[in-house]
Amino acid sequence: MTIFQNKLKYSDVTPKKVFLNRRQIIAGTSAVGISSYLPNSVYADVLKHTKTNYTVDAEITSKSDATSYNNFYEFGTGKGDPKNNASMMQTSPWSVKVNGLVNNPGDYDLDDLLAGIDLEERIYRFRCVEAWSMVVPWIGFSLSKILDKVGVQSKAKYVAFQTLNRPSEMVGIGANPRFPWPYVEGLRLDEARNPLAMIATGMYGESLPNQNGAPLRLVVPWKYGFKSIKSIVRITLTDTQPETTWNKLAPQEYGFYSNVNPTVDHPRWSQATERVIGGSIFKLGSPLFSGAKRDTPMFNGYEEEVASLYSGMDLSKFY
Ligand SMILES: Nc1nc2c(c(=O)[nH]1)N[C@H]1C(S)=C(S)[C@@H](COP(=O)(O)O)O[C@H]1N2
Ligand SMILES: [Mo]
Repeated sequence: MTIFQNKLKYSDVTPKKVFLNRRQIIAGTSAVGISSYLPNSVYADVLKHTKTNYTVDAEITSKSDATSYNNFYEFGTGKGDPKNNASMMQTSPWSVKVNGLVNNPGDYDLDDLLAGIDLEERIYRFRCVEAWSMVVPWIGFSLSKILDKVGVQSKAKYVAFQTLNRPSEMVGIGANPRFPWPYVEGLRLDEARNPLAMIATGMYGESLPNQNGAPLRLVVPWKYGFKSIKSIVRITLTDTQPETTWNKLAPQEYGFYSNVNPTVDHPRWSQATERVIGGSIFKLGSPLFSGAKRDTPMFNGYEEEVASLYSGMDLSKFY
């Protein structure tokens, strides 16, 4: 199994106690083979993926927090609504329309779109514009792999994304008729081609739960969370900057770029610090102590990888 060739150990990024607990749990599960006793194999048998050196020096958010405290307005605006309501969404079959300035446009069945693309685990910081954060072990691949597959034409400058718009299965759509459905997002092509920009199909070693954007979503870890559009059904290559949902709703609060920037406050709150979801001040893991704060780093800690994309821009300004 390729997974043992990688240097990163899950135990490197997980508190030892949690790691041991998880190993004990797995050791007691007969469906999982003997390989589970080895470090680094915690998720190996669930999805075929390798580990990479994309990781962060921080405690991973618990799976239960990351799958129950969500923003997915198609299922309601409360943080618990997505988990409660998203099981209605049918994610199979799933097709993704790829159109615009591409050589191979079409309606791709998800399996065809993903065929031949290797999955890997990447542990990323995730920073919502609402000033909370998580650390999530995603499974997926660089968005550029899909761009290569569909053949981007030289005139293309942006990538636009659209979420499923199926009111019969998404109770938040009818409940919020003034919201400009479907949810749409976009990236500049060079941002989309940055290796950090990821399409996720899983998290915590399993397929994505519906509330986290099954069966495929974007993850752009240096931008505020709303850029990471869920349950994608359309990818369009275009030469003009696409509209984005939160920018349409409140352009003075949410820009097209929306790079994480602790020096530019939201008009209604500071972006200098963030509340770590499930993060305990005393690292005891008890919800009683949750809500630890940390300083938000520039580009959410990914400055080295992405700052050059914005070299002409004044980072003290709102974009
Ligand atoms: N289609 C869609 N995508 C979405 C949203 C949404 O409401 N609808 N919310 C965004 C916001 S604000 C955040 S913070 C993240 C939350 O992702 P998570 O629930 O997996 O943490 O999803 C983003 N993607
Ligand atoms: Mo968000």
